Amino acid sequence: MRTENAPVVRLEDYRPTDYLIDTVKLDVRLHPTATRVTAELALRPNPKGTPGAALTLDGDELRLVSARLDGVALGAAAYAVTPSSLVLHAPPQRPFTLTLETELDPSANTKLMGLYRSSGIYCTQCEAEGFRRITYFLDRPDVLSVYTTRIEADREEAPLLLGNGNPVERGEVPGTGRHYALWHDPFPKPCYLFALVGGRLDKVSQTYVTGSGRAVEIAIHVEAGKGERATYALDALARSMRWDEKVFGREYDLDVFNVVAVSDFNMGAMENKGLNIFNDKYVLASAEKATDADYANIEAIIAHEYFHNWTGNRITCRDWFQLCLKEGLTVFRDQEFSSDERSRPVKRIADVRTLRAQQFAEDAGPLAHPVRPAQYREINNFYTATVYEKGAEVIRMLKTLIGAEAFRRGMDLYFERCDGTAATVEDFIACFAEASGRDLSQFFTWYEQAGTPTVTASSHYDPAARTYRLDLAQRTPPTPGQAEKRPVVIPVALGLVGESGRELPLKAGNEVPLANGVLTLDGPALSVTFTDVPERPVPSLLRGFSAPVRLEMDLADEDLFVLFRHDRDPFNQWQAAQTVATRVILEATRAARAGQAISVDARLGEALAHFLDSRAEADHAFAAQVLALPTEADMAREIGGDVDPDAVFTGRLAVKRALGAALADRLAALYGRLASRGAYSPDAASAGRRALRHAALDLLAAGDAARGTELAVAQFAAADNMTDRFGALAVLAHLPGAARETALADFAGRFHDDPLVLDKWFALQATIPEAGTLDRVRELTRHPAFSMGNPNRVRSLVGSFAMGNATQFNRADGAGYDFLADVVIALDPKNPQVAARLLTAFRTWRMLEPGRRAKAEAALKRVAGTPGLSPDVSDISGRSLA
Ligand code: B3K
Ligand code: ZN
Repeated sequence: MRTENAPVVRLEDYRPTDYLIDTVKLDVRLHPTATRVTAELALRPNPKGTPGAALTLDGDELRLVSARLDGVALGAAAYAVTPSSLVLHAPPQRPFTLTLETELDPSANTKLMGLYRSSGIYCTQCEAEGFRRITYFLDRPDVLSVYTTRIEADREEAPLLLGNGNPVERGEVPGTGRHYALWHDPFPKPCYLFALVGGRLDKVSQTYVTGSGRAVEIAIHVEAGKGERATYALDALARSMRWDEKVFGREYDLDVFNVVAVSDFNMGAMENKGLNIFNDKYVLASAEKATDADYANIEAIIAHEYFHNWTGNRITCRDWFQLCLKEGLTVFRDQEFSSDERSRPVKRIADVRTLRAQQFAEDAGPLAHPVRPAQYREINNFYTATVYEKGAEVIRMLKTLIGAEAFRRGMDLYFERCDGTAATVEDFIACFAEASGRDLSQFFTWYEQAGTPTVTASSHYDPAARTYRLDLAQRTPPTPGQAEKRPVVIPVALGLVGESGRELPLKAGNEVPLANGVLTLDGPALSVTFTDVPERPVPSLLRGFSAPVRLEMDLADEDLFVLFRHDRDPFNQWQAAQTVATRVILEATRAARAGQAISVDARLGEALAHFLDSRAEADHAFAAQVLALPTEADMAREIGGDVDPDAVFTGRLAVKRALGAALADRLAALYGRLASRGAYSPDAASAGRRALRHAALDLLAAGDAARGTELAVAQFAAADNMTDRFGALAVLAHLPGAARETALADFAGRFHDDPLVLDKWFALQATIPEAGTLDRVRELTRHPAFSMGNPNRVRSLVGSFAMGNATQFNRADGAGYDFLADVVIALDPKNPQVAARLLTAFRTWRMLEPGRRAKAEAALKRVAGTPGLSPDVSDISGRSLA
């Protein structure tokens, strides 16, 4: 058992292992409560290690049955074993074989790490450190081995047996009712990519022919009777494979590719070599049961895990500090895939919304850490928005800075040079330095320095000289452990927009790093003077959100309206509207807090009216993003301290109501025009139409509750797909009354036997911004479909309450905090990973007004003071309070 005082692991302490494991032969005899694992490890001293060193293998809650060295039972004096390690005191200084037998209880494994059972299906999760729960091993990513796995099980219980690599052989175990399958994976891999599955599953499959003409059987395995719901994921998989060939020149490398969906899973999915295991939420989709957002998530996650085959598996990480090497890069790749498959600007807006909501929030609080952390206590707590989302932004900036062609050459070099290795971020960046001929040493700061830089901009136009001077400066606030910050390399994509809307020429009069419309700000400050500027320009900065920074610039509202109307960059059009809306909501929030009457600036409504009249039909998905106001969390981040969530809610709602009323006729007309026609299709254009129709209804309902209720009730009843049905229910959720309760009951009745759909129902109720919600949530924890043992249920109900309901989680009386603390304390012994993740809901607690801050601190302290905490929860509570 690991203890709560887990030691700090430091990047600077990295050293190679003293032994290597070249091959692993596993024999796994599956049994619900007594699974036997025999591991035959071919070891040898590592030429880079210390000669003669003891061999220390990792374990976690393991029970050793037997141990042999080169076939001979180990004498008691030769080794020491505990559930968490096996030490061989004096290993031979030549190649040798260690054969270890362990016994596991997969049914009792509630942590869902290692080998466990989910609805009767045997499956594994080994990243980051789960393999040590299967057998004693050098459980670290720089030990690469070739695996051969024999899986044996009762034929009735588990007719399907899957492993990594290619299938070699299968057969009966005569007279036992058992059978086996033998799998061989020719690609050396770290143990975190090991996987096996045994169970009774349905499958959908097809043959995929790679660019070079190799036939691959690609298959998705799901719970019996759900095959139909996996066809979208299968298609997304085939599209991902084709895209990676086309865009990155990467082909698949095994004869089979299997995906298995299970219902108990700690996160989204896992990229095990040739055998991806998924949370079924990210595989199963049908018109009746999945929303457009579900389809988009499935497409993105299927792609993400598939893309790991090259970025993560063929090239893996030297140590867990390098996690962003595979995660940031693979997120970047899946974002690019979705952009190509759908709308690039809309995908960018959605990704930036997520980045700001998750990563900026993390970066501004006690859990802030660099994209490549320098130390950790519990690695599972570093699968964060910073490592993933900011990690992807860093790659995107790299591409912007060196250009698409040099970027592709750098990627090619990386694949060529690092294939088959466990690499570092330095190895990766070196490829781009070489491919571009640029010095990227300062760029590396993005990996080492936490915190969101703020870029301030000011400008001056001289009409007589026709010059326009732009002054930029950067600073990064201190973060835990990093008081002083260095300037980072910030690519500022920009344009100058005339008041009439035309794009003005971009001629830099002084020597500044300006290329292809991108200015590089790499010092504390930079001034650029543009010449031959024919009229006063409005600057459009950070086009496409060219860097993960906060921009501070006091543009007049009128200038923002110019950008909203005319900017050729759709991201900055959207941003301009958001910035105006943020200002309007800030003012309303101030008034609400001061107890004053709220008056809403009418110009925002006028600009949106013009937008609806002239441009909404051109791109529905984009228009839906424009109509969606900044969230309460966005506003809290903007306020930055002494936040009163009730005032934010009241201010924002007042603005929404005013807009809904001002735009009522237009919204109603739009709502009517965009009604569904024909059968449901999840394609991006149809989804965009539904998104805009929903946004229209949502605003309309804010302005006129009676009309909103009527329309939503009708839409709910008539819907032939989940997007429309759930969209209507989501609008009703904000309209207290009998109609809402009737619809909620109807929904639960219709989908009572489908946990994934009920998750939507749990989540929606948890986000109702009303005083009764906490009681409702407590009541729902006793609902027969709810279970603390299932991560999806917990995230839907408790996670949505804590992370998606600003007013009720942050109740002034602290009851929301106490509830979360209770759940975390109760869940921790069973599933520490999920418990720790829930606890990150406190990550912005210091931004609250003093009363709530004190209550949040008390709840956090209660968690931190609980005896016997897991390393996971102890790490998060400790850092949150530091
Ligand atoms: N690599 C996994 C995440 C593993 C999380 C371990 N706590 C999924 C992914 O990012 O693709
Ligand atoms: Zn990943």
